[in-house]
Amino acid sequence: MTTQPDQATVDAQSKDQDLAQATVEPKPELTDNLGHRIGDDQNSLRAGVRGPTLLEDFHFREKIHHFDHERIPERVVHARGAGAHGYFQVYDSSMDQYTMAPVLTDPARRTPVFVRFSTVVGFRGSADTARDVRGFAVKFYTEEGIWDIVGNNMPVFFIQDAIKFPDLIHAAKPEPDREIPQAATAHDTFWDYIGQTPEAMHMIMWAMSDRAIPRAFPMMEGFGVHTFRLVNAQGQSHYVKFHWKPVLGVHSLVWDEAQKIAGKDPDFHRRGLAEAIAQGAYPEWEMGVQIISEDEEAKLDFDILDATKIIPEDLVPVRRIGKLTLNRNPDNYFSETEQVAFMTTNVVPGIDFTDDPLLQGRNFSYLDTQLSRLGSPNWPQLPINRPIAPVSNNQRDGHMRVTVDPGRVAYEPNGLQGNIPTDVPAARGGFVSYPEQVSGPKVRQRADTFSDHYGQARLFWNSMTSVEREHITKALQFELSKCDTRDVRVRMLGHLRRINEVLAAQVARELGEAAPGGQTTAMPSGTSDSAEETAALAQATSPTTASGGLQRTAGLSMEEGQPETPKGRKVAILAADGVATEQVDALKQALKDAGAQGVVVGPHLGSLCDGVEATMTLANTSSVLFDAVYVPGGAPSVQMLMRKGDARVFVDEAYKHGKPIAAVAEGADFVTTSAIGHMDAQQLAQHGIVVGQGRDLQDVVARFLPAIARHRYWGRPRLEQTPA
Ligand code: HDE
Repeated sequence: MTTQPDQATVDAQSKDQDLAQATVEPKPELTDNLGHRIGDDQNSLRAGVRGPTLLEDFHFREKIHHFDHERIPERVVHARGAGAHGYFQVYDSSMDQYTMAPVLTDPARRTPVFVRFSTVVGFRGSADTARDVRGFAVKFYTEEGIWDIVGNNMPVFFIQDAIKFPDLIHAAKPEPDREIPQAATAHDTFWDYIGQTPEAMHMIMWAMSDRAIPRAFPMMEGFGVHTFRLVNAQGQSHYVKFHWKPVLGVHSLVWDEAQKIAGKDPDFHRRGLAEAIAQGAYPEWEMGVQIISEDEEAKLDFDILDATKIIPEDLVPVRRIGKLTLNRNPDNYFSETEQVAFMTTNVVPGIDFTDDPLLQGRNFSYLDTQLSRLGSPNWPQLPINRPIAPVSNNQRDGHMRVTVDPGRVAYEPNGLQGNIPTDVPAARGGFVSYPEQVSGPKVRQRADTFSDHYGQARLFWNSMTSVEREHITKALQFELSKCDTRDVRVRMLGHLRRINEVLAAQVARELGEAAPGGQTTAMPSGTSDSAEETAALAQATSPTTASGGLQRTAGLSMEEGQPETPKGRKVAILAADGVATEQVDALKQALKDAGAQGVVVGPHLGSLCDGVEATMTLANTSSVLFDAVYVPGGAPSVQMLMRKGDARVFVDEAYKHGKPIAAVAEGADFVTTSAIGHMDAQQLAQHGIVVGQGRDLQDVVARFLPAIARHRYWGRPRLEQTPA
């Protein structure tokens, strides 16, 4: 174990080098933790071969002792997560007019980062695809010390004041009497609480949208949520909101898919992140900032200290200033991802806090929680948590102190050690809090400017496409229909009415309640989108308030303004023995060239014909784990698939979930016996389905790639009749 590196010149490699010093490779000889070589690790020491175990078996005791204490408390929220290493680099120095933090102004710097993504409600072993907010926590190992942006994949939060957080979380977690349901908000206590918390309504719109079921971590947006403060070298302050814009665009699962994945592959997001990095498809985000001056802030009709509000992008555009790249998987989940400790209070000179009461409360909470989880105030000495900047102070002792601090002096001021270490003036990089003027009576009271709870919920609703509205509606139908208590369900309808009448009416219909306001409603539609419901929602907008006069704004819809790229997509190639090799190879190669991946799914693993290997089987995978399906020809292959119900469900499910489908030669015969059989050529093209003869192979491949780039095709015909 080593102490902090004391050099000040660092780059993105430095944290890797620092971690490498703590990385222990396996050696041939087995020892205990104190270096004794072990003679027998399989038999405990006994008095006689059939006799009792002896207390003096120190090796057995040490092994079991360590095992008994292998767990630390999981995070009370965000317990389930996955992490990765990488670096951050700004594009240019233009931010120096706002901040003195070199991490945001020096384009020559590659600041090492560790990022942890998480769900909020589920326990450590829960499924990745639960409907939930995702944590998006970034630790920057800067030369000026650690800076953390402990954010989420949604830009607002449920509550305005941190004092409410324990109640919110108790309501969302499994109910305490029977500890069910796991990793789900679809139960009485959550909606009982929300129904009595109007300030949550904007966040509820986000949480019921498809943002809560991301396709992959690298396809999520990230947000710092609170308004922070930037301070420049002249001591001037500006307000800032931080954003992370994924280079792959924002994409989501559909709810039916998310639920099935929870069983088929509960590690779906964790696995996807690790695989992408291992394959060199490094996840990337651009950092965006919205900056406003104190004067501009005063003119807004909402309060930027209220974490239930966004600053609409149409009011203040997001400026992209740098890039975050994740390029290395952790070597050890526990040492890195489980022990990493984020804190909102980790800031560096040039970045400071605002008086957002949620942020202020968090600034207390994160330090506190580390002690309970990691067990000692020495947790910043753990390899993943220690900074690359030099550390020197008079703190001593405590459980598991790692550094050896020499000398007699552990106090300041001192004469025996020339009074070092000592304070650093601001001019030489010492952190000085922004001297904000504060005054006022001590009160337990919220500002009037925090009182609009519906205006931005309506802005969000208005900014959605009709399909996105349909998915929000269906999410609310699902969640509330799982509440046992009628009062809980009905109370929520009152709130929904204040957001949008048609939305409320559609949800009421699923719940068996009369449509509020006498709205006409469409029949709820089970697990698929309903054309009738989507049409009813298409025109349903509401007047906004607290939104800077905007009725809708860019940046909220996941359907609009997203980059279309096949990168990161995973395509199932459905095949059996005797598949046409060239038809598999052509697509696989094209996908590889485009940064996507083709995986052959067969009735068994291994060779299907010359050169085609199945790496997954119909039994061990499922359509929901892929973005698209391709069925190549080869008569024997397709004949076998025709006899397999699993293969039919594979295609039908892809159809139902709006995924691109392609087929060539005999493969085309297979897919036309599925849900798509009724479509004519024009409908096929319009709905992302590409079929062709064997001679059309190159054409099919060329048309399939842009179809994959679009990801989903909503509004396909006969969805409700498709049994998948
Ligand atoms: Fe957290 N939150 N939080 N939170 N939070 C924790 O800290 C807390 C809030 C967020 O990957 C805990 O180390 C309070 C908002 C993330 O390790 C704890 C309040 C946002 C993570 C805690 C909030 C977040 C946490 C649990 C109310 C988005 C996971 C373990 C004001 C901006 C970080 C831990 C990781 C974790 C407290 C609200 C994001 C208990 C009191 C708002 C991403 O300290």
